[in-house]
Amino acid sequence: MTSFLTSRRMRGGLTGVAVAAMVLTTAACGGTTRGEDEGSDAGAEATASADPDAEIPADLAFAFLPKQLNNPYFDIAAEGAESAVAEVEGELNVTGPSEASASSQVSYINTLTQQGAEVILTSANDPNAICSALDQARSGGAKVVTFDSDTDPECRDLFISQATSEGIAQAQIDIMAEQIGGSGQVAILSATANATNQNAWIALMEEYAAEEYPDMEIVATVYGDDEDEKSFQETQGLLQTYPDLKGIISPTTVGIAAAARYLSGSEYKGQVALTGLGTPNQMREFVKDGTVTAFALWNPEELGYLAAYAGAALAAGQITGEEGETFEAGELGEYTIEADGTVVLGEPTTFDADNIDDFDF
Ligand code: RAM
Repeated sequence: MTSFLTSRRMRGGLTGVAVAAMVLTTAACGGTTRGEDEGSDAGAEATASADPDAEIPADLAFAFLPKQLNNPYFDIAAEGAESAVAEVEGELNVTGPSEASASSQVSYINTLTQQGAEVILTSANDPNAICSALDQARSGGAKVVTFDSDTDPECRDLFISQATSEGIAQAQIDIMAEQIGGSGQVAILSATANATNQNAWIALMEEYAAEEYPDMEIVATVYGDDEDEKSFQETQGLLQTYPDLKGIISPTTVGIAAAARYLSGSEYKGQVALTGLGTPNQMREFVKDGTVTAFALWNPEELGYLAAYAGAALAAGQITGEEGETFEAGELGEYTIEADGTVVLGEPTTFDADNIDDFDF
């Protein structure tokens, strides 16, 4: 499942809020009602039950709100969403902040609500900061699907998870342990301090490392805020502060690319191990030049595609978000909703010199 979407491209590029000018239709919510919305004060009555045969209404107004624009990872995910939205004959509005800060998405959600977005696909910079804005959107009839980085589950209808958090955490620790012989000082270069996804993975990485590799010591976690330059500087800072550092784990595509760039031009190249989550296209040169041996990720395009299909299924009333319901996600096939309204895309892939040229994203 790595190449099915590669030929598709965004119609107009993803370089700014200009894309937001794509016309949104008036909110009508396709005649559906919200399912059992336990704990949500979003306002709608819980009356609908799922109708798996319901038609996806044409012209649904989708919004894609990543943590930040101009992050290659989210640009790829947006391409996947664009493909799915085209398949269900909807309209897609890609919009968002340039910085991945905690509250930066709030005003974008408010605007989307005013414009009548019917399906909001978002990766949250913070588990709580956007909740009341999302509540308002849902009160107006919008379906909210988080993908990549969740909110509090009460603030959305579904979360599309790239893989299990345990699987993502363990893959990174296992790769690092293999490279440093299971022992020594390791630091984490994360994204923003509030990011739901990175914080979940870091907690699980710490737990798993303590159990499986007691001689591996995680000495620090620093935050590059998913900014290239800050991530680069934080890498430099780690190496200066911890002269015995054996490795850096960066569970963010922005962080790992910046750290690789720093290491590749420094005396630490090949001496300090680097792994984490990166896109093959950004990391290829650093695998080829010996800076990085292996790292992991899922296919962001498939993540965006699955999120959009989940939003369409919600808007159609095929699903309400309850555990056990199933829906069809186009070329990806059938998915089942798990506990806490979560849908899991699949397993992360590990990339190294042997397979990196098989991937193009
Ligand atoms: C960055 C973002 C995103 C994360 C990836 C791995 O692009 O922080 O949320 O899932 O890295």
